[in-house]
Amino acid sequence: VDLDDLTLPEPTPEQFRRSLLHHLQYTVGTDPEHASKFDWRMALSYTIRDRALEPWFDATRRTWNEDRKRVYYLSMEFLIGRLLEDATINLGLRDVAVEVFDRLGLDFADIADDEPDAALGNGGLGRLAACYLESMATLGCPAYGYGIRYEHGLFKQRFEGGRQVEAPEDWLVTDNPWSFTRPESAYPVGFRGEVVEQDGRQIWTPQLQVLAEAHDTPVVGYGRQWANTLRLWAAKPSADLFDLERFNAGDFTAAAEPEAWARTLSRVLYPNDTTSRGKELRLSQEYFLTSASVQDIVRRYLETHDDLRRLPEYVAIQMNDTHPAIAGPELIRLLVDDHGFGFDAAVDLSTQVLGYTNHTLLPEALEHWSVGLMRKVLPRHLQIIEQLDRRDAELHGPRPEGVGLIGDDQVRMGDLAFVTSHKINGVSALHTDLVRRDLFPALDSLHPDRIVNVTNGVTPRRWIALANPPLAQLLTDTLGSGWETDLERLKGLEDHIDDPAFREAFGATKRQAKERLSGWLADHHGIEVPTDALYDVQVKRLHEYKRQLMNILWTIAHWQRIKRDPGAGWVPRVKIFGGKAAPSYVMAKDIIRLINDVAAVVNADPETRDLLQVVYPANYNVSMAEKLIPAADLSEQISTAGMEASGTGNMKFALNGALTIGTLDGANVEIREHVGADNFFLFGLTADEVTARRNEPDHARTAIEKSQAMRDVLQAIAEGTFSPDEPNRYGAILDMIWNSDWFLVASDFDSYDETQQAVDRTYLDHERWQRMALLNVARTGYFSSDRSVREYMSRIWNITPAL
Ligand code: 26V
Repeated sequence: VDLDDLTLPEPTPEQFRRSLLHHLQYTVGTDPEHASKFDWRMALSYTIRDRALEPWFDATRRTWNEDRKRVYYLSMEFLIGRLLEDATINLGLRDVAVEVFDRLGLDFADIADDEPDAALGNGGLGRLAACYLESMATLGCPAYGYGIRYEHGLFKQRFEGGRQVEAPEDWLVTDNPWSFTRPESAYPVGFRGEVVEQDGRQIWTPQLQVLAEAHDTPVVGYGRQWANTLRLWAAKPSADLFDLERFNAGDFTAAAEPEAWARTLSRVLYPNDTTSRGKELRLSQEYFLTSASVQDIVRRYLETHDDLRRLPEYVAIQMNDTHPAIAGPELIRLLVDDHGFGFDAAVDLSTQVLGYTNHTLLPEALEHWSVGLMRKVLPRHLQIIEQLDRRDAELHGPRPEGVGLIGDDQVRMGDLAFVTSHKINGVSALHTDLVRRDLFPALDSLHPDRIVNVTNGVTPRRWIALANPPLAQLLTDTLGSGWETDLERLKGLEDHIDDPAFREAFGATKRQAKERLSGWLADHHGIEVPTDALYDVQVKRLHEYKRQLMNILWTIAHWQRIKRDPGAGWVPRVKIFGGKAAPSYVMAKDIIRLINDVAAVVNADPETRDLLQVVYPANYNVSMAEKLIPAADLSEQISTAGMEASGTGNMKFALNGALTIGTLDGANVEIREHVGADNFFLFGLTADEVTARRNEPDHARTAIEKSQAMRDVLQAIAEGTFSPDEPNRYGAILDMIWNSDWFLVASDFDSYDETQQAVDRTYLDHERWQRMALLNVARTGYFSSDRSVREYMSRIWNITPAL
């Protein structure tokens, strides 16, 4: 077949239109007179997808022909959001598409807005995986993302009486036009059963077996030079799972049980919840992803190579946190049990191939599985882990207390990931230091070159070009095109900072974003907000360490002050919150309810209405972020120092010209270094001071007693100002803050308060604020995920890009 015959030329508007109408008729099965928004979106998606196939095939062929090393990014989460507009931009088709829809009397943006988010992730870790996939495609780094095709992504959030209520998410109920099912690429994955020794070899006979079926989505890089594959596994019962004997005996329900169990594996994404700890299904999901992916990787390698000893020259596997950390034992198992390797050789080989990224130090998020559960679900892997542990003990002599892969009857997945990886990385400079010092001190001194830092980054295609078209246009007008793939060019904006007309144009981009947001809030949430106020935004998962509580307490203090002196020249503010709480996280849910209760009271207060509003649109997700972030003046990055590994929202806000109010935590530290201390609102204790403060008895009570503002706020809550029908509603929060306050809300409150007042003063000096905001955009090009991915390529993967 001459494939060149099939190649699509760069479309003129007329060709694009024909293609669109062709798909509307022949793929969607309708005509322009009857087409719904959904129909148009499908026709458009197929039209765009057609154009993705050429770079996709080209890249795949080139990688094969040139026998290139490939990266495999294993992640339980890919929080991609919508694909249509992103693909359209990366293929260079946005202008054509907008024009064609215009001429049809339709609005491209309105149609793109119909797409459901692919919410296959909880938050930072999953969104980072999505940014890295996009950057790898843009840079021409041959790569596969491997994940699970969850039938239900992260739950949907709504509020009832201010309380979070969860509902299942259903993105696959309507067709997914982006993915290609590959029934021929299906792998068996076994669970449970027994291991027996035969002629000195271990034979594992699983009791259950499911099939992992591949669903591939092309990931097109910017400039359509390259595309990679996101391969998501769906769990299917394997033919012998259906119990025919029971069926024939008339026990239909029992006969279908194993089949139902199989499908459960890719049914639903776990929210990052304490209740998921120790759950057999979660461990099984992790093994399902890992085993299918490792089998696929080895199969692909063996198609063109015969010597597995050279695997590290062609394969780099990156583990996104410890969730796929069973990859080490799995690869060792395949090498030893199926390919006749000795144990030590298999371990060496696996270690050269694997890398592990740590994303958190929070004790409750560090995975460990009980030895009993591991033995039940993955008996052969437990043997290998025990053997690894013995080998390590022999190699390195007696180990200090608490060191080792197994302890307290638990398999420690972080230690396992460490010893089976050649590189371990943290996600910001501060976090990497803490990973060395607090998480793996013993392993770090045994392997001093293993821990490296790769500071996170975000893709400027989605987070500027897609989310903020007016700013993108200004960047192109000022710097020429090219900033999209060379974000350090933003530095060039500094040359224009003394030009009042340019500052005015920059200010206009922010105003447009605020107008767009306020229109959306009015249309979709029935909330009216002024566009000339300071937009102060905190959007992220709810967690005590992120301190949404401190933010809402300060909001109360601010409201009380305005009421005491309404004429004091206040800066009008809109306080915007967004984010979900894990369903079983009671304190986080209490905080959500408090925010909503405060919003109800404050927004109804005629004395303060024009000066302060609190809004909390439900169901924060990637597409809501795309609307909120460009409109923000102030970015709240206020975690207790030492607890936020990096943050990536912080980067998106700065790149969109918001100023940060933040602690010295995660990547805030590096953002402040880049933008300059004068252009960042710093407050709060440092990580070391946090550790010291926690050891001071009664630190919370002491801090509260020193702070009049804090006492007034707590008293108002205690009196039921925000819950008049139930004054004691926030008893648990009050008790926590007076008596334990692990996250040091009280200790940091006054510092936060003073800094918020400095924010107000600065905002009143319009020119000064504009200059600071501009410098934030100009100096944060470093936080492009292209830079991060290049660092992974050179420091960890040892791979050179194909472009
Ligand atoms: C833990 C668990 C536990 C069991 C069930 C499901 C689940 C899902 C996720 C997690 C850990 C999440 C860790 C995480 O998201 N870390 C964030 O990673 C970002 C990217 O590196 C970073 O910017 C954030 O600071 C960090 O909190």
